[in-house]
Amino acid sequence: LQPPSTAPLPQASRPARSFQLDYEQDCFRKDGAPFRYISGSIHYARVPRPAWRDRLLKMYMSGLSALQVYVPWNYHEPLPGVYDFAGDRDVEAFLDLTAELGLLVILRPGPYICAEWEMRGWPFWLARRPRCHLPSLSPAYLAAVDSWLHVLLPKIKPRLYQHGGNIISVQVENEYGSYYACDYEYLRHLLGSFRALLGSEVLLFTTDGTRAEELRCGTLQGLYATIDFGPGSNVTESFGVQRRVEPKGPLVNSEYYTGWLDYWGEAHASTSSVQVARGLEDMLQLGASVNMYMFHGGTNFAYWSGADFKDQYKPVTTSYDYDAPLSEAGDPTEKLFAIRTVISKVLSLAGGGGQHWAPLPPAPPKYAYGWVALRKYANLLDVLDVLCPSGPIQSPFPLTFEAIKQAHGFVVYRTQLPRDVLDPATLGAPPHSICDRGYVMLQQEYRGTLERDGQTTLRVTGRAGDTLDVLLENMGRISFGANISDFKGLLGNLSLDSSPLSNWLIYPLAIDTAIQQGRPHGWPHAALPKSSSPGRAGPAFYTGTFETPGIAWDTFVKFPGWSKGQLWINGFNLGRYWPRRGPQQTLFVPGSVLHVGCPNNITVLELEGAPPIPFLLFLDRPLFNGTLSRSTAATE
Ligand code: 6GJ
Repeated sequence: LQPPSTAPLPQASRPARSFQLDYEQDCFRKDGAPFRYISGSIHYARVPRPAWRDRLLKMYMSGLSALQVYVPWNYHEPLPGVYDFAGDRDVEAFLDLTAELGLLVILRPGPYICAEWEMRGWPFWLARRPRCHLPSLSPAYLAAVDSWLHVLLPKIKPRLYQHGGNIISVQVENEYGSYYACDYEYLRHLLGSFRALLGSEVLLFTTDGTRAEELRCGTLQGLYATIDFGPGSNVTESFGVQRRVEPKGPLVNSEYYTGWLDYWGEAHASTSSVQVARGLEDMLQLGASVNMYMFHGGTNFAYWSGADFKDQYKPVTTSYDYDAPLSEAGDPTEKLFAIRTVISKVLSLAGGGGQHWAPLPPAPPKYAYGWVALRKYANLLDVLDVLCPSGPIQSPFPLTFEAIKQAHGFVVYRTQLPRDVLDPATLGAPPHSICDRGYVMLQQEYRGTLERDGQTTLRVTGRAGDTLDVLLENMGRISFGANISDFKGLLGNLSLDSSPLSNWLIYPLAIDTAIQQGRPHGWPHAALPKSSSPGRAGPAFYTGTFETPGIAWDTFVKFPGWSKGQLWINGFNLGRYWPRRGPQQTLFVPGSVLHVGCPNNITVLELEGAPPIPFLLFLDRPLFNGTLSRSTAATE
């Protein structure tokens, strides 16, 4: 493996605005000249739009010539034929900003993206379609994919490098070789759709791991095969694997892992900067093109975090800091400077890249707004009329989120005890039927939590006719592996001492809609809880306000004494908090979410138990690593 010794083509024969493979000189050629990209991944869906420029500028000034970005299908088509490209979802505005800042783009529209993103980027409603097998040649699936590509790719085509834009290449699918089906006809169908909609000139490629099986099943004639591997791999051996499928052409690592993702309940992942920088230098010295995954991870706001399944369901945390060179809040880290040093050295040796080396802008200040008192506003069960204005769905047995067209968040399942239960009886769920957490109330008194791959029974007593409520929480659909249809909700019926319960009322909750309409701050009734049960009330809304001192700086919020829930500020869903499970103990609050000169409205939905005196604490730094093991958490 030797770096390509390439001379630029004579000016006269150089093609205008071209980005091509040179199989003779084993390189890319941009406008006829040899070209190697140094790229980093950023996901616009994980960064508030007001922060895009800041992050992209820092990536440029880190020495990157390109960035790599996924387009999550489900972020833009929430319901079949309903598209959202506004605000934080304005992918064209993001791409135009990358061009303005002088960054090239490697676009990855999937349709499958993995990325620890909810349902790996596929819309939840796909799973409901009859005979829609994902990903496959099933007509129902391909019709949905092609319909989506006919909306997205016309937005991309004018931004292709060959058409005067800055998109130099487009990935087809994502690590398809990791998927068991190994269906070349499926890849051929996608290749046909991408070519039809993007034209014949754009460079299309695939990315797969370095196992032979992955490259056997994930590559296709007409798609340039690239690979991905992290700092622990042997660079020469890894690129040797790529050479088996691409004997000629540029060496490309499309995902060089600078860090790793976090799961709830496991320690914050970290990867040595020295190791990352060393592996990068080794690759660059071979003349390889490299994309660092992630360069900026950002945040899984709202309900967008995905999950993995390894012996058990493993939901991904709200923070996607990824131990990346740019922290979740966009601050340069020592890893970034280690990478920047390598790039500077390699580029200066090649006599280029001078424009990048001005001092990086300093990290914007974070502000510790301090303690903010909250007050209980309403038990969730007391405001079902507001959260489910259409009223409940009646069913003899529980229905899934997908069956009632609930994408994310929460659903209440309600029934009555069929008989007196004077001695404790077992309320139980079939295995793997709690997806993913069920908060159980009897007569509006919290009795405990049922958990996927965890506790699935509770002992209860009560009287015939007592109301049994189970609030089901979707913690994110699986984003990797063979478990394609990760349906959510009560997937099986609950039973009482093995007798199935029936006559369910099912409430899909539109909490975000209610909050974005100004509730509960403007909730019509005095929200003192109606229920007067002496025990723990279970899921409840808490509210509070705070002012910013003239400037809305970024901040981090800690939840001392809280258990698990969801946080909104000024209607923006900042994501899940779970300090009892960890590792993250704070949520990142972008300054762009905050108001200046008027109160900032806080809404907390606490699911298991708030502290006796409910306060939040706003800090000027994140706390990523306060892990409590699952067993510890249970006793906390
Ligand atoms: C990549 O494969 C994927 O293409 N990758 C990971 N894969 C393993 C997932 C189970 C642990 S972890 C980080 C990256 C991203 O998910 C990427 O989208």
